[in-house]
Amino acid sequence: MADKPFLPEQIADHNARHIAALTDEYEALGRALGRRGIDIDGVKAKVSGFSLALPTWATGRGGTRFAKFPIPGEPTNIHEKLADCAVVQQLSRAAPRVSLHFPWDGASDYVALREEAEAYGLGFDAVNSNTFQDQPGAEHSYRSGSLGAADTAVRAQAIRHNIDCIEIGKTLGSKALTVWVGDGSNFPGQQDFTRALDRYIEATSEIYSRLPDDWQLLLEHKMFEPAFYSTIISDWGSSLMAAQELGPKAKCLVDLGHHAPNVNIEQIVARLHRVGRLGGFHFNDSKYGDDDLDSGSINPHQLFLVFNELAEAEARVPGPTPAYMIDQSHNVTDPIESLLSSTESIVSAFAKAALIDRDALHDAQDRDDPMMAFQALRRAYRVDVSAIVAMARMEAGGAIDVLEFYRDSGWRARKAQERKPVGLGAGIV
Ligand code: AOS
Ligand code: ZN
Ligand code: ZN
Repeated sequence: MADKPFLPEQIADHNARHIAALTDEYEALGRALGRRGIDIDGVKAKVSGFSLALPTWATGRGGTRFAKFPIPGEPTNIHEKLADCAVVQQLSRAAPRVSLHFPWDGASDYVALREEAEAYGLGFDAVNSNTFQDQPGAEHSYRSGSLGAADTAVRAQAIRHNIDCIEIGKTLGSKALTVWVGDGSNFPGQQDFTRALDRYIEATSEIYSRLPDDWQLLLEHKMFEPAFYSTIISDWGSSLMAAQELGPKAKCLVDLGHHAPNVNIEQIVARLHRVGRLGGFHFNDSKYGDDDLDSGSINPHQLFLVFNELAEAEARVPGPTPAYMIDQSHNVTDPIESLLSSTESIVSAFAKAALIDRDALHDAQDRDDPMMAFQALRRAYRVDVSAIVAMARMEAGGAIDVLEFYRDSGWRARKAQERKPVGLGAGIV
């Protein structure tokens, strides 16, 4: 049975060194917010209720099309990946679920894997299928597509793989299957847009029919890459079209890096929520394309605006929270540090959105006062919510300064002694 990465006393010792400063900052912020009629403890309670899922594939060093530069001590199998996710969860207390990707995360005994995760305090989020790569021993190649391929045998193999993922997910306690396919074309004329989409929807409906009643099918769109002329589920319109044809358990998943530059993603969020089809998120950040950079590192304001729409939608039509997941590729950092820092960015954006005076915002909107409407958002965005996030984390048993604790712990150096080295090689994840 796996032990949690750190002893509670280690975290308590760390927190004892920081609690006086944190309390001082929390109380000062509480007074400032109180003057605006905001109860800081109420905001902290909302923050405590927020959680997201970690992707196993982000626990190892990612790479680019050109190279991957591994670090000593990175995980080489699902057990080691779970251990690293447990580090992020134990310190941040905001990432209690893990999203597995198959066949990358294959294990011999999924009942045992579930128990292993439970011992770490982790559960399982959506399972992800992989029909964008050929696997050793596979009968058919996905070189010309998978669920939308013209070849019936290829489609059948892709369907089978997705059904296998559902079966594994049932054992793990997952409640969703995320499907992202790279299917598309590189040349005008290479593929008939309509027939390709028809094939994709028909194949996906077979997967849908195997979904347990309390599951969701999350369809992830992406504008381009690996196909560079057309992609079968390229945008939220195609994704919504497919979800609506499949049925109520099919929802759209928004990966923040999967849109044309400057697209108004927060508006897409509002639109999808309006029709009850906003199923999940892949959080990351981007400058040029699907860069999979750390959340909040490039455009933290966009992240805030996304959470503003979610808070607005939730206030209007309360419903199930979308599946929040990180999807990042850590090419130049220790992945655990990136996951800790990104979790903090995402929770902070959520906390800032919780500070928005919605009555003031709606009032300004209704009076057609753009400046005051903008200021309603700006007043919340300007607040440094670090003390709220750290206090919520500490009260849940996490560390006040997650990065300081992690660095002092020597986790990676220890794992470098214990784990076998990973190979070189290309590695977009
Ligand atoms: C690909 O660009 C997508 O973001 C998917 O979510 C993908 O499955 C994931 O990034 C793992 O490679
Ligand atoms: Zn993604
Ligand atoms: Zn992506």
